[in-house]
Amino acid sequence: MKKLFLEKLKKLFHNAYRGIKITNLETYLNSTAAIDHELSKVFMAIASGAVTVQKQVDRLNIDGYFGSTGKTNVQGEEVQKLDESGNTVFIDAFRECGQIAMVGSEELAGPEIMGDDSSRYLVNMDPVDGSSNIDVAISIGSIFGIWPRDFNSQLSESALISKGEKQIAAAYVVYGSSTVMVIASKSGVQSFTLDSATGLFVLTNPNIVLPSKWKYYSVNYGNWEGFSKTVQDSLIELQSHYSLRYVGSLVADFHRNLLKGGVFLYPQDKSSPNGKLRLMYEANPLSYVIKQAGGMGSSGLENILDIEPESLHQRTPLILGNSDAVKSIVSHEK
Ligand code: FDP
Repeated sequence: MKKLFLEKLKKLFHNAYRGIKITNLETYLNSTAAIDHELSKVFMAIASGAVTVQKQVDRLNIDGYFGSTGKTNVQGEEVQKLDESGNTVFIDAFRECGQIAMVGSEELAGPEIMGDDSSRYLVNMDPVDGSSNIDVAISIGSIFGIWPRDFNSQLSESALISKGEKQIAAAYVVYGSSTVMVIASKSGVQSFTLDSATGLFVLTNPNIVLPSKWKYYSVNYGNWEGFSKTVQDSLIELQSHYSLRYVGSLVADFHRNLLKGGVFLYPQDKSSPNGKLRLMYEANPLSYVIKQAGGMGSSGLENILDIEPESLHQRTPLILGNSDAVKSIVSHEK
């Protein structure tokens, strides 16, 4: 391990000598005026949690750390061991960071209150997204939406249920063929890759903007029979022009479409009349990211970020990606 670390340092110096600038997450945050010190700490807490979760993902088959806990979450879904441990890892990282007053999580029925009187942020998270792919070595991820704390409101669940438009930042991590952490703020969208030799996230894809020519659409065709006629018509149109790619982990599908251009759809169907995905910790954070990259998220009826939420674990239909693609699908819906 020590040898690997020294090798890596040698390479970093070599690159610096050759004039290749290496920016890691911390140096990026410190040099970005629009991201203050407190928000930087929140991003660093996400990064530190992600490094731990990535190690668990790497070893879960070896350590037998997969499968169900035998419990169900607040939505009646099976809780995997990694869902539970990922939740604990990020809660601990957030508590330690001191800047977060309250966390909402897919894995917790109600809010987790932490921090002190000066803690400035609230976070809603899906600590492990794509749970059904955990046991089969397919990319999974973590999703975070960050809201400013309203110091005039009590720290209770209702403070976590705030419009997506009010987010000041968002982030997600994909544990895939490499581990990437994407952060979005007023300063745009940046993607960092985890260098496993140093444990640092290195800026590998700065200032991401959605390509205007897009390639992919992502949907679970298994739900076809339950889709409305308008959704089916949209899909018939999409399939004659674009390639279908569907991993079944929202973050992984989202990340590919962000980099290559495309649209992700999880519409309502007969078995999930309100859609499947969660507004507060899936749709809102990713709609914030896509907006900063030039795209948009919609429920089919409303811009996701404009939805007035009613509950922490509320579901929504979701159409997410290049604006022209989303608008064209929505125009069928209306
Ligand atoms: P999963 O059920 O595996 O946790 O968040 C829920 C989610 O995964 C998303 O990550 C994914 O996009 C979607 O559900 C997959 O649902 P289907 O299996 O119904 O396609």
